[in-house]
Amino acid sequence: TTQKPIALQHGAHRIGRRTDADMEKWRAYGLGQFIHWGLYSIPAGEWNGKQYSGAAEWLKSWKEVSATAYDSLMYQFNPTKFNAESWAETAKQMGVKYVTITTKHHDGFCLWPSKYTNFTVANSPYKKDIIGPLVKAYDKRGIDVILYFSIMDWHNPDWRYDIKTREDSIAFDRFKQFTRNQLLELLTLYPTAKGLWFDGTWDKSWVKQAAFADSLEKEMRAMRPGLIIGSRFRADEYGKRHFDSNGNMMGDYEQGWERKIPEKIADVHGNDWDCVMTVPENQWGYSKVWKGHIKTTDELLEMLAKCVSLDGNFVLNFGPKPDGTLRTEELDLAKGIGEWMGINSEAIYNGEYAGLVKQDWGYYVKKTGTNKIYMLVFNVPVSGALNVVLPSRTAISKVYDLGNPGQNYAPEEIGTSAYFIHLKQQTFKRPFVIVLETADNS
Ligand code: JFZ
Repeated sequence: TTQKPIALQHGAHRIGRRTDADMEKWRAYGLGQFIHWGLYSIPAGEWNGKQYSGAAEWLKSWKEVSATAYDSLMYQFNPTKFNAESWAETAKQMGVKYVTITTKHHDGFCLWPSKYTNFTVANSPYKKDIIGPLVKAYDKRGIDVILYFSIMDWHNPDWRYDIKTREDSIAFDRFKQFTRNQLLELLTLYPTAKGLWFDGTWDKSWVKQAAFADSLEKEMRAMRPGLIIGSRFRADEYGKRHFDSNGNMMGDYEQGWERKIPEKIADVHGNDWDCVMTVPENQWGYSKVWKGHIKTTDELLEMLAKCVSLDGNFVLNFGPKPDGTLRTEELDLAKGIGEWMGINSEAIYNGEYAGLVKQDWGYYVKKTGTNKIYMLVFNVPVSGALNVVLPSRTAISKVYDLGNPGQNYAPEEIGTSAYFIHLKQQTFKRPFVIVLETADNS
């Protein structure tokens, strides 16, 4: 049944993917880095000797924490070991193509010297801008920067969770102007940033601002052609978020894949998307204690492979310490991922959904404009034979190991366009990539 679309003034601006060069570049990134840094890195999930069980960056919302005491953390923010170049170098070696950095999280503390509030780095003992040097250092290495910005702001007295009275509405009008000022300020100060990553947009107060948010989005896009904004910025006039009341995605890519990955291509509805992932279960800001399962390099690589095989990007979060350095666990993961990427990144950058039936050994990725299909292998069967089923009239002309291009395999044809790739061994220390070069056999 096809339902007639309803007329929307503040729904999706576009149906289908963007086709401009900025978005094509975003689509090709494959791997990204997220950075959550702010005042919350100082208590690191602990307050008066008690461990907060939620995400460290949400600590201010804990009933035991007084707002004044939390906001006074500004006077302790002094990351003397912060070196933007070294963060960017770690990211470069890891192989990331874009980074999303928290300019302001829910607590409202700004990592740039905003002139619209006193609650910024400028009034901390550190005094200096954090965002500028990061943008510069990442840009220098060809890594695109996206600015994370939380609409929800626990510090601004004009912020409301909902608008119930006339007073609320007057206060929230001021807050909307403050928000607009800060966003235009960020776009002005950091003209090379490629996009904005919005968060904290779920509260009723903001969901009711369809017209304001829509006009602000248009204003920002006019100011910065090519700007990339995900689906988590605004709601339509019926309060629908991410997808409007006609089911069309609002924004340039789907921003709902938070610590979860789609299972199959149908789940992403042909949209661009990325998955943002934490190393422990749910800690974005620096937390002294990492409870539960801590993901390993190879688990994260498998997530990366799965995302790319389903036309998405994979973004791994880092929560720097209050002194400005990265924790050892994260540095080790960056190194491990970077080592694998050094050999296999050809299968990640520009990688796309291959349109083949998924097999148990791992994930297929293809690259438009080439005759190559990449097999990202994570589970080797005891037989050592990898099953491959290609579309009819597709023949394999060459098979080799990406990490060892001299190592060729002779595929065994086991049926029409069905093959076994017999590996030379059954046990492997790390995931690896087999390249199939194909030829038209019709
Ligand atoms: C938000 C933040 O609250 C959190 O602190 C972190 O910054 C993260 C990246 O984003 O958390 C969310 C937002 C959306 C969902 C889940 C957690 N969601 O859509 O399921």
